[in-house]
Amino acid sequence: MITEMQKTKSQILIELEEKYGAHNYHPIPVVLERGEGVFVWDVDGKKYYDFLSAYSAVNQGHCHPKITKTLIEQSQKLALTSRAFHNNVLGEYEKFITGLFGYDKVLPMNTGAEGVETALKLARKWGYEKKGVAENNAKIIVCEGNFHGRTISIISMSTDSESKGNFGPYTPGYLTIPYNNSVALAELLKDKNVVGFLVEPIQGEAGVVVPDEGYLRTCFEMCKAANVLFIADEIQTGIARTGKMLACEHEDVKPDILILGKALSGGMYPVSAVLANDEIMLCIKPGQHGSTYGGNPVGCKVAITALNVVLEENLAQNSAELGKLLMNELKSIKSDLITEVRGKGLFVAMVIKEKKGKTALDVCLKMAENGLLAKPTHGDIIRFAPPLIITKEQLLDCVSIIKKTLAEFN
Ligand code: IF1
Repeated sequence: MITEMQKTKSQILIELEEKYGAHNYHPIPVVLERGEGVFVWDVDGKKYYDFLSAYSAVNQGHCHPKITKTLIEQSQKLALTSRAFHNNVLGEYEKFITGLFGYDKVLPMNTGAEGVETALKLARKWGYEKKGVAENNAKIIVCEGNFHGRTISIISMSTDSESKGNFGPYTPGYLTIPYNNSVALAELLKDKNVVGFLVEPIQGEAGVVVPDEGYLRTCFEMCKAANVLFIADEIQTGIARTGKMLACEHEDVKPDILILGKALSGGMYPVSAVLANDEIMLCIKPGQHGSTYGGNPVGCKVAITALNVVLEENLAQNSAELGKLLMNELKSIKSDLITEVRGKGLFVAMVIKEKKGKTALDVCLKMAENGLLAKPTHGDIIRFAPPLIITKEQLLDCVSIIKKTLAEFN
């Protein structure tokens, strides 16, 4: 946060970005230089609780010593071979991650958007080669309010004009239905050209929108009956964020195609993965898909360690327990600024009512001053997603910062 005394240091760095960087973001004016566990420090030495966790990429906490060690060791040994050759880490990683999530195969990529693109390509190929859809006719059903990344094919299925506007022409082949509406899904599943249903188990960017209980299960069963692939984007909800390793586990759903990213590497390195069984995954043959960095030894080793940290430190359980505590504490706050608190595990949103022109952004700026970083979305929603290694004591400390901040608006 920019304090009067040391305004210049932060200001100079912000101005550098402003002058030389593309203007595709509007960050909160905090310049961070160090992180450890649940904390980050800015260039002026001010300490904050991180309640965003890099959009859930840092579930294991900042600079986790085991993950950092793995990154250093593997990068000193072998960093990148491309997939033109084998490397001695890829197979070990593939065995580990498929065993952990219960799939025959994994296809390694780097960013979340690439993982989603891979899943879309895989679903289309399966549609043509297994389901028997006529060439170029495959359709994929998506939900209103979705966020799956920034590529042209992905924004083509977005319903957000900001993500999409003036980036056309768009990729065809998508059908859009309202989120949390299985009746609308049933209607579109009658179309024999539909090959997949792509869904976030909880919509992140939309503002932590939690669907009704049973929604995912119902959709999954309907997809099964219609011979349509259920594709879960667990890039943000996965890896223990919602209180289970995968958010789909809350409803005993095992997606046909599972997409992971973000916390798969604990925020250390871009690693994403698409998991599926042979019947689907083997539709893609050599030469038909890939990536220079996908499956590189550093990413693979980092991901093994990052997943092991989640298991060893019982982060899913901690997320479930402390998530309940956080929700209860937030719900008990008496402030006419709060209109709703919702979420699952340590994936929580607080909806803020505009009061005397003060918005969720003003609340976030005040919270930053008080030592807690969160980011507003859609103008009126504040997302709370601390690293999952947070302790009860730290969480209660954060609750008092949130309470204090809201009181300042009364
Ligand atoms: C940004 C939002 C969060 C995702 C899901 C795929 C991706 C994401 C469910 C793509 C990425 C990000 C990207 C980040 C902001 C952030 C975000 F507000 F934009 F929507 F988290 F809520 N599927 N989410 O949430 O993954 O290619 O970025 O690795 O700055 O755009 P990616």
